Parts: sequence; C-alpha cells; structure tokens
Amino acid sequence: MHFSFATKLIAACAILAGATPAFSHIVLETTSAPAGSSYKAVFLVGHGCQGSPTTGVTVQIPAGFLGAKPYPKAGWTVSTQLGKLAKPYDSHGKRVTEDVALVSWKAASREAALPDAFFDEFVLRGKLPASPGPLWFKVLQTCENGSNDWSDIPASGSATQGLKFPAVLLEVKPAETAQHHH
Ligand SMILES: [Cu+2]
Repeated sequence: MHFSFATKLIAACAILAGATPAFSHIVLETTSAPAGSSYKAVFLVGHGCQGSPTTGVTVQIPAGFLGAKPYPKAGWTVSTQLGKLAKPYDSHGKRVTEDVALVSWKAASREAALPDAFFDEFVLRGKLPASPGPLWFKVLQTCENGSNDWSDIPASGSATQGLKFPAVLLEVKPAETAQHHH
C-alpha cells in the first residue's frame, strides 16, 4: 500500500498532537523546578494565530514569582510593568511593595515577527515561591491577524486536557524532592 508523503506527515502530526499537546501550544521548556529556586522560564512558541505570524508575547507574572527579569531579544522590544504586591516582603533590609507583574515582547518590525512555520523562545528569570504547587502564567499572544489568549486554568488540579487555551503551567516541586535530580 502506498501513502503520499503529505498523508504520512498529517498522520504523524495527529499522533504528536494527541500524545503531546505540549508541542502545539505555548509551553515552558522546563515544566517543573524546586520551590524557592531561581528559575529560567523559557516560553516556547510553536505556532501563530491560525497561520498568522506572532507579533507580541505578553506574560502575566503569577503571585509568588519574584523579581521577574526578561532576557532581551534581537528585533523585539521588551518592556515590563510593575504591580502592587498582595504580600509585601523584606529584601536586603528594604520593604518591597511592588514587583514586575507583566513582561511583554513586541516585534519591532514586520520582518521580526515570528512566522507560523517557525519556532522561537521568549525568556525571563525570577525566583520561585517557597511553597510547592502549580504556578500558572497567563500569556497573551498577539499576531498580525488575531490573538490567542492563553489564560484557561482548570477549576482544580493541573491537568490541561480539554482546555482550549490553557495558561502556561509550571509545577513547583518541594525543594528536597527536586534536589534528587541534581
Ligand atoms: Cu497550540
């Protein structure tokens, strides 16, 4: 029996999509990390908005993720926005009452936009909360045409099956457990 190359490709994509939805949405390169550690969040963007190139990625920093700092990105303008902390804390003898709440990358030109057929990374770093549990980053992906609002969070637990636009999940592990991996 003969299958065309295109048919095989479609079949492979369907299998991939079923087994690892991770490859189709915006996800983190490292999906778990120890509580209280410094964490490099690499957001992987695998497609645009129904074929349209990505022109912007805006990440909402979840409560408990401290001191977010974006990595610059060639061809893109990066900006941050501060927000008031629900729970102020002390650092280096100073009271900290606000922190980075929003990190945004915008393509500086039409040429810099991320084509739907390409893959790219958007990176920031920060400190994880001291207590374990799921941490959700809501991400707004804007495109030349349309946008994807990755903000769906399950009512309980951390399974994203069935969510159309799941927020980006990081599993914060108990510090001791995670150390076994090193
Ligand atoms: Cu997807």
